[in-house]
This record gives sequence, C-alpha cells and structure tokens, in this order.
Amino acid sequence: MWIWHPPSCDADLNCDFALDGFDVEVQEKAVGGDTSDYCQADPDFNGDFALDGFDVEAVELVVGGGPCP
Ligand SMILES: [Ca+2]
Ligand SMILES: [Ca+2]
Repeated sequence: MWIWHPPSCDADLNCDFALDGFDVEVQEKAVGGDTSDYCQADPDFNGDFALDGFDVEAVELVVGGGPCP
C-alpha cells in the first residue's frame, strides 16, 4: 500500500546518499552562488525565499540529526 508522506526536507544536497559535512559545504557554496554540486531542486533550504547563512545553519542542524526547517 502506498503511503503518502508529507513534504520533508532532504539534506543530502549532493545526492551521495550520506548526510554529512559535505552537504553543509554544498549549501555554503550555493549561498556563495555556486550550485554546481547542489542536486536538490531549490537551494533555499529553509524556504524563507532568501539564500543566506540561515540555510547553511538549517542544513547543519538537519545533518546533525535535528528537525527540518
Ligand atoms: Ca550528502
Ligand atoms: Ca533560505
């Protein structure tokens, strides 16, 4: 049976199937304007319509086992 899952964040930003510091790095690069390693659709990770250090913080939180923004 197919179970619908609510939208959740995927902090595996480089799509290497691991959540780690590289994903934080990829977010940092995206904030700096380089989304070449960013595999997710939208680099605005916390969905506040701004691409800034708060997105990096949000990724750090999720990589560390915290909740999605
Ligand atoms: Ca990753
Ligand atoms: Ca943001």
